[in-house]
Amino acid sequence: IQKYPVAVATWNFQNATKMAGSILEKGGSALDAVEKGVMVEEANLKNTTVGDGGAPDRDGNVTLDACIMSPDGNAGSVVYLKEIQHPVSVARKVMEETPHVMLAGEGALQFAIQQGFQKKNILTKESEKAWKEWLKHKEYKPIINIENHDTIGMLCMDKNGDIAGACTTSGLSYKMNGRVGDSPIIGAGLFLDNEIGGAVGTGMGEAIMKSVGSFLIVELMRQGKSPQEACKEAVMRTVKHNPKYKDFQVAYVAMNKQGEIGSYCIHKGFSYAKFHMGESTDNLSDSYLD
Ligand code: SD4
Repeated sequence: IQKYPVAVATWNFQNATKMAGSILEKGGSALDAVEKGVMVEEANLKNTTVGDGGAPDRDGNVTLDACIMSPDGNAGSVVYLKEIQHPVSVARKVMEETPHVMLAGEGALQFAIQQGFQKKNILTKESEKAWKEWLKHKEYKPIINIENHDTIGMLCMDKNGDIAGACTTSGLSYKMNGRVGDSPIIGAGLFLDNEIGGAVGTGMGEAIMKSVGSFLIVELMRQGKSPQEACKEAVMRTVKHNPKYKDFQVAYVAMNKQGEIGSYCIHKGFSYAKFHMGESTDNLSDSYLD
């Protein structure tokens, strides 16, 4: 069986996995494929939890988190980045053009501008209107499974069998000003080891960070677990240690070096997009709760 090239992403983001897949099929690198793939959702104004059009924090600021990892183990990340449409591309520049892994806030924005990125108002009229509606009650609770409208984490394996990953988000809607989630944290929202495989997470970032979920999954695969078993064990850590697990979602997708894919989540309803051998599919994840 030909296992690769293959692209997988959190949620039913098939436009993104198709974009990545088309790059991989032409012989492009996994790194280019994950970047260009997640950029589809960053530019999608209808997606209110990624990039342009993302929901703001409680004070009306849209602040973006993103990271990227390449097969050689290098990584780059941006947190609390404002006014930039494609944070993943800034993260890639951090990885390739600086001695650092993570840049935050004003410094990240300055760096982006130096690198030629254009400032842009990324708060759409629709997101602003929804925020103003929210301000009337200011009720803060996670909304489980906002299907098709969520953080995108992507893993790709190219024709050489090399794995890269990316993760990008505007974070939880109406979060506190300054809040950073799991998505730009290497090991939490994304991790990979090109000898073993990779993992990406979505859902309540605080729970993913507390269990260093994506790193955990890769290490479990290293010990011989399948991607599916590893994702399940990572979700069960959260279920075991967080008594409020029924109130939020945590979901993971993982891929091993053989191109096998697994996924697991707390609440039924999470699915992942996959592009493999010209075929694009939406796949419902196994879950702890129905
Ligand atoms: C965060 N994990 O900022 C992201 C949000 C997310 O589904 O994945 N929403 O916590």
